[in-house]
Amino acid sequence: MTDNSTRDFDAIVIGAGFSGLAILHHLREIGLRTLVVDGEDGIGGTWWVNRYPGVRTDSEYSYYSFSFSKEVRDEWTWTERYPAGDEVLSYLNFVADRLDLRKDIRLNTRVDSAVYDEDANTWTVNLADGTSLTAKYLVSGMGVLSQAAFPAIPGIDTFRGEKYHTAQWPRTGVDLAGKRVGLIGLGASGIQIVPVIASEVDEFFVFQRTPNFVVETNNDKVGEAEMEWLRANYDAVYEKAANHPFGVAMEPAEHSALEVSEEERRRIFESKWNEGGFHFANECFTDLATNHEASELASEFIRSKIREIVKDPQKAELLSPRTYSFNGKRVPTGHGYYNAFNHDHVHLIDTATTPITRITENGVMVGDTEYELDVLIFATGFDAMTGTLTNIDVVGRGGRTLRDKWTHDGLKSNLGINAHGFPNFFMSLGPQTPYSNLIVPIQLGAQWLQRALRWAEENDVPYFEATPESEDWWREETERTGRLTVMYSEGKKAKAWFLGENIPGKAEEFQVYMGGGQVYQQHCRDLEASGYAALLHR
Ligand code: N01
Repeated sequence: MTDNSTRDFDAIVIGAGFSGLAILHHLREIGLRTLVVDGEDGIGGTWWVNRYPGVRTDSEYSYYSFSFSKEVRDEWTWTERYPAGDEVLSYLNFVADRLDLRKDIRLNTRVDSAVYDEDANTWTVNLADGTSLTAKYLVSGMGVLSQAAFPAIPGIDTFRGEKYHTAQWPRTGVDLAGKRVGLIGLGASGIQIVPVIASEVDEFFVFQRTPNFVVETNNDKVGEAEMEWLRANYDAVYEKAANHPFGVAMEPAEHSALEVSEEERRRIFESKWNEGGFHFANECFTDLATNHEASELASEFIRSKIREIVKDPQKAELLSPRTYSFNGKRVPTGHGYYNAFNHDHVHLIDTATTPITRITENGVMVGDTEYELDVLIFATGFDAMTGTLTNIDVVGRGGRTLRDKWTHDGLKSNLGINAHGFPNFFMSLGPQTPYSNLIVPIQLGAQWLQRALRWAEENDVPYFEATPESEDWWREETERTGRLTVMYSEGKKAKAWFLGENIPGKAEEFQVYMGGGQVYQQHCRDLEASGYAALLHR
């Protein structure tokens, strides 16, 4: 066993969300002295900061939780099929308490930089308060969608009213009653906030650049009988999710949308629409994410639903995506989204035809029309996958930062876990990891890391580091599989975060692996079975 006693810790993990908690638990189990640091003043990561009205999971409770702790499984009770943000936060705090994790978590501890010292084979983590900590292993659990992005709209700083980003929502809440509220951004965050705000305010101006295909959820309460069933079947449910391309505990579809009759297709679309949420995206047909013709059939079905729900035909048409097809963007789930547009005080402003020209002191200017507002909300997303890792200085071999590497060499990693030039640096949900219900890759990743580091410690391996060949292979796989999906299309492209297209100046490359979560896990198992051959070690 390696002697790590000269360093403050064996492992430092940045981030106290789902990833940080799972990793802490698993590294502690193998005897590694592990510390989790987080800049926020509470546990929960993404769920700690995303407090906007309407925030909730879009995966169902049964597979949006860890399966590794029997105590947590037996003692925790979910109350909603799609748990609200507060409930997920309570769950994470429950996990932290039940597994006694808090004593190894330091909150209010922001990391400025992390620097690898080649001679000492040590990571020094420099903190915002001027102090530093050392460890052999550095693990990022900073999340994939954590670096909030404001749009580059002229005049954005001149607005004199209240201004909020959904991912930086004040913990005390915001009193919106009686106010004129504007919203820019209609991805999953904007779509969740719309119906809640619509019910609270007098005048609501929704500025829409690109409509989305929203699958309504039919949320419901979870009863004690359902929890009892889940407790008895946790492993099977988790296994199902782990074997599903998108990490959901659902049956894979069996047929192409193109091989059934129109009548049968409509019947299947209708029945899965009624089940709600990701059942529609995942259980209807095999090819809604990979075949443009099939995806267009689903698109037309959803457009027909929009026309059914939204009474004003003009609004219904505006809400219907035409520039890309279903699954072309990450599918958002709705909780009365389309219905919210039936209120007269909810105004849908098309900024695709007439763009926002600037933000003024008083509100938002669309063409020559100024919309006066008291509050302006940005649900404009994130510098996804890489944003948090490039926002701080992660300095590897030869003084090179991850930012520099990815900017100049393109996005490169081995399975999103390691990067060449950064020995003993590991990422939970690094770029090029699966596009999925993230609880699955988080848990399986923590368990993979536990086995890898136990092996390294037992075999006196000083460090793991991705080989350049493994990075080239994984970049190619990520691009190849991404291009097989309807997310990638030269003609009809949905500009979105998974291709880095939402951030000005970011290269267009797949930020996530689209080849299926179960395929990805097999690659991780193969790497382990090979004695970690694709990771350099002395
Ligand atoms: O961000 P987004 P998000 N002018 O990037 C618009 C996860 N998530 O926070 O499409 C005008 O999807 C932009 O418009 P357009 C989930 O993985 C999960 O909503 O570029 N508009 C778009 O409408 C999700 O995919 C949950 O034309 C501008 C919006 O801002 C990911 O987080 C809940 C603009 C950004 O959408 C990100 O979702 C919430 C501009 N200059 C989020 N710039 C769950 O349910 C941007 N926009 C668990």
